[in-house]
This record gives sequence, structure tokens and C-alpha cells, in this order.
Amino acid sequence: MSLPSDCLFCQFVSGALATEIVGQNRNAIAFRDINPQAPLHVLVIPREHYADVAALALANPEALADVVSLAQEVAMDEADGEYRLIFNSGPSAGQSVFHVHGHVIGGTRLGWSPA
Ligand code: DGP
Repeated sequence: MSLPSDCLFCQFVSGALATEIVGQNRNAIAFRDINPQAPLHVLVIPREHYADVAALALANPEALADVVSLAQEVAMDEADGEYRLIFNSGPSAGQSVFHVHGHVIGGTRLGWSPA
């Protein structure tokens, strides 16, 4: 499990590593996924480090609300406002970065074959 000191996404929040920020609010930032799976593929993350969405929800529900509202804002700005918001939780579900992030996917008609 990543600690904040060695967490890639914490370094995007702090500015220690550069990434293009496409949206932000009090508790969350948004940036493009390095390996986009759709015309719109942005990651929304809380500024504070939590491993997964359940940990975030328990510790800071207001920050989770800001993550979700930022997803909506990015989808409105960059697509037609319709999107899928995915929180992979745990390695078996495909989580590879253990700073909670929502994948905002859209900009096209989406299929449904997650498994
Ligand atoms: P997940 O597999 O759900 O943990 O998603 C992690 C996502 O993070 C994956 O889709 C690729 C993205 N990612 C990994 N490293 C970087 C990076 O250095 N920059 C950006 N922009 N995205 C990254």
C-alpha cells in the first residue's frame, strides 16, 4: 500500500510531479489518464490521500462529494455531460494506484462488458 510520501497521485496534488490539471475544487483535482480508454478519460482524486473510495467515504464524505461533483463538471466541460464514474477498489478489480481515483469515462456511446 502506498504511503503519501511515495504516492504518485499525492505528488500530482503537491506539484512535485507535473501533470495537466483539467479541473479542481476545494477537495479534489482532475487530470487526464495516461492511458485513455475513451475520448474522455480523466481521473478525479481527493487532495488528501485515502487508499480507496470506501476509506474516503468513511473519513471525509465531503471530499467524496467534491470528487463526484468534479467528475460531473469535467464531463460537462469536455463531453456531453453523460459519463461513467468508476472506482476500481482492490487489485482484483483492477486498482493499481492506491490513492483513490474515479475514472471519468465518456465522449462516446459506452458498451458494458466490465468482466
Ligand atoms: P487503476 O488501474 O484503477 O488503479 O487506475 C490507475 C490509472 O492511473 C490508470 O488508468 C493509468 C493512470 N496512471 C498511472 N500512472 C499515471 C501517470 O503517471 N500519469 C497519469 N496521468 N495517469 C497515470
